[in-house]
Amino acid sequence: AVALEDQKFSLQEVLDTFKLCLSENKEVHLEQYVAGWRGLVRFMNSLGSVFSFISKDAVNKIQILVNHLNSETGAHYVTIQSMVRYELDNQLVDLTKRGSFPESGCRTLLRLHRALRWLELFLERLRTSTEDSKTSAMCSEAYNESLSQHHPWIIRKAAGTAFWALPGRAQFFDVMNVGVPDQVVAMLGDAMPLISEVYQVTEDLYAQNNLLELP
Ligand code: 1Q0
Repeated sequence: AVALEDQKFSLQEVLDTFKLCLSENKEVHLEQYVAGWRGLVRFMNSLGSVFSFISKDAVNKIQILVNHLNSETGAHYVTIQSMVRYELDNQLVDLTKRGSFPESGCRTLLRLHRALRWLELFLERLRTSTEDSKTSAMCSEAYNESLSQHHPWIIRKAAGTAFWALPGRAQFFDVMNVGVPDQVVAMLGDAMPLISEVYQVTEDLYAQNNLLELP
């Protein structure tokens, strides 16, 4: 038998997981959302150890959400919508400054949600890029337009340095393991609307509940 670790990563599967997290009535299922992130982290780890400070934080946040899912109150964490309702109704969220609930589902998921915006911007650049485009430039532009606005200088600096270590476009496409560049572009074209929709549904929910600036 082939160990799971030996199986080649396919970005297609990861993006399919994100697809699964959105139900017909536009609820975002946390288990699949988290599974999507796990796959992305696996992909990031395959790019090299310079990214480990990023993946460590992502893994940490994924674990916090999994712990909620597995806890006695796990039933409230099935969807992002029910999580928000439950945590707000029971005053389980620090709303204005850090305090008793540093591991609330709401604030933890918000960090991943902001990173999803980065992913959306990055993948869209990748999709429309040409052979001589630089992945590091695409990545840092996407970052500057999104996540960086929530990060202090020291993190922005570290992220900027890590981006230089990204493989070039050809190798990047290769690691994605989807096929020839045309197939990657087609796959991204399919996946983008779904990622955007998951992002938008979450964004609207957070906006309606005034949760977009959670400390
Ligand atoms: C492939 C390159 C990946 C580049 C990812 C860009 C994100 C950079 C973020 C760097 C910051 C990480 C250090 C920790 C920051 C925390 O302070 C911050 C806030 O949390 P808190 O608790 O302090 O309030 N955390 C975050 O902002 C969360 C960051 C999560 C980043 C998750 C990135 C997962 C990336 C997956 C890579 C996908 C590869 C994409 C390509 C897909 C295929 C084409």
